[in-house]
Amino acid sequence: MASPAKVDRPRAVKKTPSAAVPTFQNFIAGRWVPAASGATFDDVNPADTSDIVGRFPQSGAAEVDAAVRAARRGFDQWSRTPAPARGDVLRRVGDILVARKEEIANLMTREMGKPLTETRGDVQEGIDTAYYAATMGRQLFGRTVPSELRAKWAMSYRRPVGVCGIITPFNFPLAIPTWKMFPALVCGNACVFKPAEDVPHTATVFVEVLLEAGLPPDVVQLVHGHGEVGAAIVAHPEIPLVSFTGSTETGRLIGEVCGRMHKRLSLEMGGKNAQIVLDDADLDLAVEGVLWGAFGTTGQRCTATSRLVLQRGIHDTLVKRLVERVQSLRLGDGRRNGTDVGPLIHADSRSKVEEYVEIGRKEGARLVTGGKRATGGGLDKGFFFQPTIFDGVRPGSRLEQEEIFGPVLSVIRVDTVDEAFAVNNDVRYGLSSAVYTRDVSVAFRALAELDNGITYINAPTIGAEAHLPFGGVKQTGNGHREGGWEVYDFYSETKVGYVDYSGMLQRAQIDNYLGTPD
Ligand code: UN1
Repeated sequence: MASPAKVDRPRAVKKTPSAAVPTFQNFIAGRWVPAASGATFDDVNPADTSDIVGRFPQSGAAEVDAAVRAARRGFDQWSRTPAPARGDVLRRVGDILVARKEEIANLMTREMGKPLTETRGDVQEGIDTAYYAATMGRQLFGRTVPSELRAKWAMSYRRPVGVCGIITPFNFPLAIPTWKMFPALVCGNACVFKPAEDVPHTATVFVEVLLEAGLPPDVVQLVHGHGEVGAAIVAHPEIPLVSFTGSTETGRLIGEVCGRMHKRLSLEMGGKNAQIVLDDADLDLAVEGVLWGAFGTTGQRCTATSRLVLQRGIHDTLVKRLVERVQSLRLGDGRRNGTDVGPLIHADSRSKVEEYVEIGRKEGARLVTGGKRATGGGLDKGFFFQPTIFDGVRPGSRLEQEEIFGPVLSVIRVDTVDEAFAVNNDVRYGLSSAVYTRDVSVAFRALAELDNGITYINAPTIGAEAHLPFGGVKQTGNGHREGGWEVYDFYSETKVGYVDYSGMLQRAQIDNYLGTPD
């Protein structure tokens, strides 16, 4: 795959002279095309709803069908391309992302709101994933093991799966698609990619980058739209593998369909992650950790800290210090220097946050800061919400149990380490947890006893690194991991080969090295 693909890249965007808002397209069968119906939806800047980023095709089952047909052709070609050559394309993708990092971070902040520092990090996570994937092209190991028979070889190796359905959320518009698509591609699969309708611009640029790096055009298909597109992907008989990141509710529906159709499915879903701070902790560190974990990305991460479990001895001091710091967080347009917290993604997510503030009040939790829409200084133009903390939250209450996906932190007071661990584990989710302590024994107990896919010691619940497995237990996932080495198992099928060069029939389990008994 030495030469860049010959595709007309700039036509991802079609300039319509009559309107200032650019119109973008799907990428299907090697061409940038509108939806069959011509319908579009708007991509709106959540920090200023008068700013329309672009119009994107409102697609459905027909576009998915066309995409799958093309992807089948792409799969035939790409699956026969040597894996190291596939890895080389990914290395070039990494290089282009490095060169375009600032541009992509800017457009990402404009369409989904998180501050530039964070969108730069999002692109960096894609870069890290690309370079890791590039080296995996030379490391898709199988095993050669001794056969129980003479003059016979036994080995396992990997084959690609086919056309992969990739359905991604708004909160990591570049990183999460790269987590899924880079390993899928290195393993030799083709992808039909449906990004969240809130972040179609980043997705479009991402596909442009893949093509610029030399990915054969049929290997990737981009289909914009809402739930109908995702549903059509999940139910398509020629898509044997689906990877989804999003809500537990949607994941369940996807799981039902994939179960009936015997599809391979990876789910990354909700979280209700806790930071535990024990009496012996470094409190400065703990305050910094929870500020970043709870209010970074406006609380819209699966890994966000939404519960703060405090041991009695430090409870009052920590809450006081935290509230002071939270009140000085600067809300605003993420592209402005000095912004700490951006808006929520859309009106519905802000209504959901408001609903949970109400639930918290009714459940008798004490609102210590925030709780309202943020207004003034231009904030009325977007979906801003004050960073919010409830204290005295009761374990088992809805506020404590349910995922909010917004800047709302619930503080729970406990007496002992055992109690803290029990609170951490007593939710239906299990993505990440954090424990702040100076006691090495407690730290190792936490690693062993907390029911999460990831546990941090003296670091916040967010910030997983691209080269380690990422995922959660219980209703956060379905047993798979993204990132690191494990994800390559998901995107490849293990096959076993036996080569018998003895020239005679050798019967396994019968004519073995012990000799035939009779
Ligand atoms: C997510 O919120 O779905 O660990 C992913 C983190 C990031 C990824 C979050 N690296 O917070």
